[in-house]
Amino acid sequence: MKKVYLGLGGNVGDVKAVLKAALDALNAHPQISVKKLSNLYKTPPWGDKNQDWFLNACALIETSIEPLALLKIVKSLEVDFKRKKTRKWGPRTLDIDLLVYEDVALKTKTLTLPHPRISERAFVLVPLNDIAPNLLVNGETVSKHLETVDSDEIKLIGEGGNF
Ligand code: PH2
Ligand code: MG
Ligand code: MG
Repeated sequence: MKKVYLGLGGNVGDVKAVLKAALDALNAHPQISVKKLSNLYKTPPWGDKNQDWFLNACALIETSIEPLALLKIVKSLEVDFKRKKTRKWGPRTLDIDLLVYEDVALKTKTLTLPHPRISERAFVLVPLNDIAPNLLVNGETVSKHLETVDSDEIKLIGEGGNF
């Protein structure tokens, strides 16, 4: 089984319910088991400021599914939850990103592992630090990366994966 860290987020509709349903759907997959859930956070929009705040969380899953096949599964979940993606870094119902897949380094048209922007995104680092402070990303731990970003505005809204 491979350990995979996922980033989950959204800022359109009942995001909390959608995140919970998406995690349940992942866990229901015969080859995916959700092992850890971060706290749930409200986060200021990154990249494109002109949109609502997001809810964000991270999860650790275990799976035997290879990276590109797993990407297909999470993208189809986004479709199931009627994701409407309007523009790059813009509003969305549900976004699931593969952050870290074991120690796999990969660069294809559709997937780069580890996710290339983890170290600059407080909305990823804060929840990831809940479940994997010592995880190495590009040679540095998540907790160290977290010290280098501004996370002041991020609000804790649900504890212990209790969405
Ligand atoms: N996702 C984006 C762009 N900006 N900002 C926050 N706070 N949270 C997100 O999940 C997010 C974002 C593109 O995936
Ligand atoms: Mg994303
Ligand atoms: Mg995405």
